[in-house]
Parts: sequence; C-alpha cells; structure tokens
Amino acid sequence: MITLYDMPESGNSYKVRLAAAHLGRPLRRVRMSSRDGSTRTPEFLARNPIGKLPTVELEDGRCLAESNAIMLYLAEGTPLLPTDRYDRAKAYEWLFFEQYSHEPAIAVRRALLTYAERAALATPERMVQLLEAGNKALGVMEARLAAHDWLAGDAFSVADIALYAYTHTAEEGGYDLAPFPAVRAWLARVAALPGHIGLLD
Ligand SMILES: N[C@@H](CCC(=O)N[C@@H](CS)C(=O)NCC(=O)O)C(=O)O
Repeated sequence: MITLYDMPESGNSYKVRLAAAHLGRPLRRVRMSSRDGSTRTPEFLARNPIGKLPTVELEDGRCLAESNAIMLYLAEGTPLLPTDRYDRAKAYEWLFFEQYSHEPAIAVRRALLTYAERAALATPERMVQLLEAGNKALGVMEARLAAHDWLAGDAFSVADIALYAYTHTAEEGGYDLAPFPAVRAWLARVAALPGHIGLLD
C-alpha cells in the first residue's frame, strides 16, 4: 500500500486523499505538519529534499512529492485523467494554473489568517494583494464553470480535485464566493459525488 506523509488540514495533502478516495485506493497515512518541525528531520528530507507535504512512498520504496504529480501518478489509466489528448492537456493547464495563480494566493491567505504563528506576515499590503490575486483566479474558474460542469473536458478529473482543495476553504482566507455562483454550484457538485470525502475525514 502507498504511504502518504500527510498534513490533515492542508489542501495539498487533501488532493491526494480525495483522488485516492475516488479511486477506491487505500492509503497508509503518516500524520505530519509543516508547523512542528517534522518536515525538517533527516529521515523526511531523505524522502523529499524540499521538505514538503504531501509526499508519498510507493510500495517499492520510491518516493514522490508535489500534490499534483502524486495525483497524476494515481490517476494514470483511470477516469480521473482524460484520455483525449486536448482534454488531458487542459487538465494539466488547470494543474499548473492551480500551482501558480490560485494556491499561492488562496491557500496562503488562509494560512496567514488561521495559523497564529504566521500572523506577523499578514501585512495589510500583502493581504490586499493576495485578495486581488485570489479573486482573479476565482474569476477565471467562474468563466469556465459558467458554461461547463467540469474544468477539463466533460467529466470530473484531477483538475477538479486540484482546484476544489483550496477553493472550498476560500472563505477561511477571507474570500467572498457570492460573486462566483458557478464556482459555488461546482463546489456543491464535487461534494455530492459518490466517493467524496471531506478535508478532515
Ligand atoms: N507545491 C507543493 C506545495 C506543498 C507545500 O507547500 N506543503 C506545505 C504544507 S501545505 C508544507 O509541507 N510546508 C512545509 C515547509 O515549508 O516546511 C505541492 O503542491 O505539494
């Protein structure tokens, strides 16, 4: 069985758990945190030199990091990865968008507001800038979802899991989802799928 080095409240770790749940694939979970030094131990750095969660250890002992890479590994050959070449490339497009334009605003603003030890980093200028960047990312999702049920192609995929992970907790980062009705409808659609699990399940 694959071992997941897991941070329960982190959307990045949740992506892996949610993808595995949809695939009916059990994971052995090792609870860790970016906040208690456990990602800085020599044992963990041997598995992932960048010291970040999630990281997985495969059955043969090889390790893999980066939430979206791990999801792609799990999704290979399953309905979570579109078979059509263009739709698959669009799924990758959303994964890169998530890492560059969405998570660095929406996840970071949530961490600044909810992790007490990061409060000093939440300067007014930074919070405004993160709010603007996150709203821009939500606007990009809204434009797609206003006309389509799913982000890539016509079926639920790794793209939806990657974007769901931090969009569904965006309000904890101070984002107002009222101006994004198609995003809200999509969040409900994802949560209603058979196999869905919550962040803290
Ligand atoms: N791009 C990475 C980001 C992973 C990441 O930043 N993980 C955080 C928790 S959400 C972490 O482990 N931080 C530990 C540290 O920076 O020491 C991914 O998608 O997996």
